[in-house]
Amino acid sequence: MAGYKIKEVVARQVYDSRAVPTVEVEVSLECGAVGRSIVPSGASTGAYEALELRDKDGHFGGKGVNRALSNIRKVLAPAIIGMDATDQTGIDSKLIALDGSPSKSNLGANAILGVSMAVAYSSANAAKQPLFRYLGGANAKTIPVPMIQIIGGGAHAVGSIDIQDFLVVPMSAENFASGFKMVVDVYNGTKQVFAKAGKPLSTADEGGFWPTGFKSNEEGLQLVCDGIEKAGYLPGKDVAIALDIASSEFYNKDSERYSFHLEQRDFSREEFVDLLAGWVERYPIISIEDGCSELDWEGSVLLTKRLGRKIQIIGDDLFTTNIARIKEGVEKGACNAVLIKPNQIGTVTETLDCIEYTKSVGYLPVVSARSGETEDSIIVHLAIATNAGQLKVGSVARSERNAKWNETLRMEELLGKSGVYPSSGIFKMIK
Ligand code: 2PG
Ligand code: MG
Repeated sequence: MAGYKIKEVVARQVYDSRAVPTVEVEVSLECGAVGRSIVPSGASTGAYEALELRDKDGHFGGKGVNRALSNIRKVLAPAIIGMDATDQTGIDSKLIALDGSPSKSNLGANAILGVSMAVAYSSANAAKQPLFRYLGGANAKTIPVPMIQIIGGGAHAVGSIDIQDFLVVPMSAENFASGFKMVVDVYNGTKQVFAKAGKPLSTADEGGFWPTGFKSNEEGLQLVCDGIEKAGYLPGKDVAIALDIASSEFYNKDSERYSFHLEQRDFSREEFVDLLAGWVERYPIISIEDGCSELDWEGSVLLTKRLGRKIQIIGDDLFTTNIARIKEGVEKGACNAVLIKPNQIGTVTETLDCIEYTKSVGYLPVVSARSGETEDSIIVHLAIATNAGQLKVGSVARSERNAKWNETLRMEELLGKSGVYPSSGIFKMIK
């Protein structure tokens, strides 16, 4: 399209919410429009994720991104300069081909994704459209139901508890803004519950409370229920609980056992599934992510058989936003939902394809942030563009999280009466 030709690509090192370097890319078009993106980064990364290229030298604990920047400047930028920025698929295919490896390990998924996202932003800006409208077209209208962290553990609060995320989902809200307010109330309610129990009010990597002095992992469930009640809501009816067990972090592949270090307890896969099923009986849990390890298909299948008609069972590390792995999951009967993280796969096109595939097999897509985040809010637009229906971003404190929630508030306002908020109806799709 005239004026949409890529003129310049600039790459620089910036920093994420954990003081870790990351890649920022700016793509400028001949018409003067500019798109800028920043790449996020995980801590509990799946073994099958696309590779994040780090310098592995003496700076930042080896986490600098100068090699990724150099790949952008020397390889990716020269190849796409002059291309039409509206040809997202053509550009992404070129980026994938230039890397040439299945896991984007030659040039780095962080280099590739940064360019891919900045291209999308630049065309949306040139078209003077919000990114969700540019990417999703006329029928992009679903404001996502939020899944929000109240307590952060696991790899996001090292040395505390084994389970990574105790989250909540508003169930009785009529729109995103009122659902979000309910979660803010629960966050503040839980703060009071923590204070009363004499627990410090420090926060974990994603802004949820740091679980100090817990005697068991289950204690988190009780505290969140108390927080929901303290805020004046009914657990389950108004606000439900979601868990990201992130169990790959404490699964031993040799013994095929799950170990809670906090409680010095050890479980076989059957015992671990029993434990989770027991929690679902006793607490208002609507969703469980990575209940079993990425290496334990058998466990995920068992968990889905037990709970998959009642609650959402999400695969994150299990699927890594990868269609081939989701296909395997569908064939085996593992999970009924997929966590969607652009940097697990590495381009905007592959992320959109993955969401489309997830829906086509009747699974629910849940678009997600990473634990290392920035002010970039592309995931909000990806969720609305694809009518995905759910968004998971960490907590309601810390600005790299609120950048996403505030953007969702803005987009709900912009969509006005044309916007659709599925509320708890999203879970009716679980068969
Ligand atoms: C996850 C995410 C967000 P990380 O496991 O779902 O909570 O964490 O980015 O560290 O993989
Ligand atoms: Mg996860």
